Amino acid sequence: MNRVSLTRYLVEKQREKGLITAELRLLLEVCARACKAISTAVGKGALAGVLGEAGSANVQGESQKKLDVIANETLLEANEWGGHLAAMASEEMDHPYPIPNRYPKGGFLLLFDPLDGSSNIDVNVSIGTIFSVLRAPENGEADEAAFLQPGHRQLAAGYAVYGPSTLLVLTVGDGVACFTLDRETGSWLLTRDQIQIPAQTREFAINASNARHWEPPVKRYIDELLAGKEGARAQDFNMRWVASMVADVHRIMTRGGIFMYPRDRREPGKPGRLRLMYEANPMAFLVEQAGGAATNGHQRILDIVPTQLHERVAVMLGSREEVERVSAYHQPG
Ligand code: AFP
Repeated sequence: MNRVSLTRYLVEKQREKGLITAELRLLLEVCARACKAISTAVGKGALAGVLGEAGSANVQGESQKKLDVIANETLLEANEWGGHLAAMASEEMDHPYPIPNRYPKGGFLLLFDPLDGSSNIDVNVSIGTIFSVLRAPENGEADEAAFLQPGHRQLAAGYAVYGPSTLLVLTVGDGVACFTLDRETGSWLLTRDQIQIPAQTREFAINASNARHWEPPVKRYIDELLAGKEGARAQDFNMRWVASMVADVHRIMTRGGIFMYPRDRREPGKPGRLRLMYEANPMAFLVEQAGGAATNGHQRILDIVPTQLHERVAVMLGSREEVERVSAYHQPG
């Protein structure tokens, strides 16, 4: 069976529906090629000397793994020359990366978490890359302010999962498609299209070791799930926690579920652990395009107006009925 390639999928989105421009198609193909290169580096692991600490820290003050730095450099080098971007922003860089003057600038902004799940690298658990595309301001400005757009303005979003197989899950606003990397030919081949997340689920994902720090609505919601048949929900639930957001979200894309990283009292000044611009927003766009929902407990994640590039946010996303329930528990009264 001749599977549809990523290139054909994007050409058809451009030609049939005018959904994307040739420039955006080029950007997405370049990102996909960079993810292929990252997948190769991840796959070599210890054999390529890419495991372990880089000996540096990122803007979040977190120690960087060698692969964090490699993945970040791979995305920068792949995208800086193409003429489709005004600038890039990354979890691994304090400030936006302007396109060097030796290259033409384009109409898009690219944001990414180059390697999500770093704490899983050295223990060979699935990790991934998350990316988001925004339109650059008409005036060509590409400073931090240019990036501070609410998530509903995204033109495209996607993630790659470096797992038993390497997958690319992508939306350009017309549903969610999944491509599997054929390592023999180097092609991304369409293996699922118009993905739909089941509205109901019996599976939840949260780091339960933080339970004593949760706010009451989250505590109530999780306690009800743990009470199972004997409790208010009158049914049993299952729990999964990979600690790589891309892997947990992909499971939800595949069979439903709810993923939660709520704010907690460990750092009351922080609205959450995950980053809005290049983790929560792209995942929220994908989840909504697949019929799910994504909230910070109080509002739709895609409606949050960012105030800083690396701001954090509480995240509850996945099967719509569960996200709506936990949101309802956050409402006063
Ligand atoms: P790392 O990239 O530092 O491993 O963090 C991964 C992550 O941002 C997200 O992918 C996980 O869902 C979450 O953090 C795991 O956090 P905990 O380690 O606190 O469970």
